[in-house]
Amino acid sequence: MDDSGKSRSRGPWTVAEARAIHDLPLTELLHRAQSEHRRHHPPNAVQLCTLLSVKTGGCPEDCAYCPQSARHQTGMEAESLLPVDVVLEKARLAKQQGATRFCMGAAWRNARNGTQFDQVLQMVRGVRELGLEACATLGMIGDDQARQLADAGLTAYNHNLDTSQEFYGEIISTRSFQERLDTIKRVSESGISVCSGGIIGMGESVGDRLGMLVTLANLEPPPESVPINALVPVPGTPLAERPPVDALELVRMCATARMMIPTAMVRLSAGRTEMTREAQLLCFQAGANSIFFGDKLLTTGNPDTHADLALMRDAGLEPLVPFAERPQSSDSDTNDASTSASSVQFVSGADDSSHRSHKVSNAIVS
Ligand code: SAM
Ligand code: DTB
Ligand code: SF4
Repeated sequence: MDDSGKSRSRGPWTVAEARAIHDLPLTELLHRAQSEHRRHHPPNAVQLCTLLSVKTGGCPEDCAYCPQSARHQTGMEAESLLPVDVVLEKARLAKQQGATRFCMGAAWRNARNGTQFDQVLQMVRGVRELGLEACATLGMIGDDQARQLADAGLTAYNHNLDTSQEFYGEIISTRSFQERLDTIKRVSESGISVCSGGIIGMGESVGDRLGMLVTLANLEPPPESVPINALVPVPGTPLAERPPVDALELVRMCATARMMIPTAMVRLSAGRTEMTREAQLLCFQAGANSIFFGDKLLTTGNPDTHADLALMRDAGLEPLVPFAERPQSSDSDTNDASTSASSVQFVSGADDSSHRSHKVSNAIVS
């Protein structure tokens, strides 16, 4: 681990190094993670991403955590792909509420070429035309599909490793960890940002959690965003009876991800409905700087937008501006806020901020 205050430039991360960070006394871990956070990100800005399931249920994969697998009896009906105009209306609403990234999820093992993929490309173009970052998570994709998504303007592709290579087979039997890495490589080579993280609370060991972070941190380049999900135990899935994740375990995961992948957006993802406001703030203190924003994740609940906006207001946090408007270098300093959004009021970032952030107007908090 590099304690010098500079970005790490040595060889690949090891699980032992990750463990030395993860197991620090919590106040020390929080201190180090927040210090690392401030070297790369504005201290008080949180990215708001809204999720929409554009194709729900009926998935042929057997991911043990997932309510959308056709192999589990969750009572979920398989639906067809949503029409483009319905998706774009949801994206417009998300923007009005203050989101800057819109992420579209499909319950597919892999994206297939044809009308449906063309519709997804239209969704991506439409979301970008609204001035939002566009993210998609469609399962495995090929080189040509990655290129088409890049050409349509896709900002990021979400493809989670979910857990360590060693534990992967306990959770999913219908695809391999290597297939996950192969898709991530294609995405990265197409020029689309990689969003990849995982889930805690599935029965994995701390070593498995850290093994996953080591794989992510050693990717070249490392992911642009790292979602940290707490398992949402859904009745009918094989993991329905897993005990709830202790919030402090999420705090440690966020902090360790922040220390190991300092440039990434660390997204506090599924599981926030079970967390207190204080526990969520500890995750922000640990370096989490992104959340899913909207009353629903893909098929399960998420905190009410008003509650999230109130939390941000009470804590003095501000939404982060879209990727395209952010300086690419963490060292640059451009606080000349000039872009406006329909329901948000832009203000200059804090003095020590390298990114611009905007304040949510009272109108949408009330
Ligand atoms: N089918 C695509 C795939 O698997 O990549 C995209 C959609 S899939 C639902 C996206 C991610 O949602 C999964 O990789 C997993 O991390 C997360 N997820 C699904 N069910 C979850 C649950 N019950 N709790 C927490 N995270 C979950
Ligand atoms: C991610 O890491 N978490 C999101 C998003 N990427 C696609 C999905 C969470 C899904 C939680 C269960 C559900 O709502 O179906
Ligand atoms: Fe399908 Fe994705 Fe759910 Fe796995 S996580 S069952 S691939 S929708």
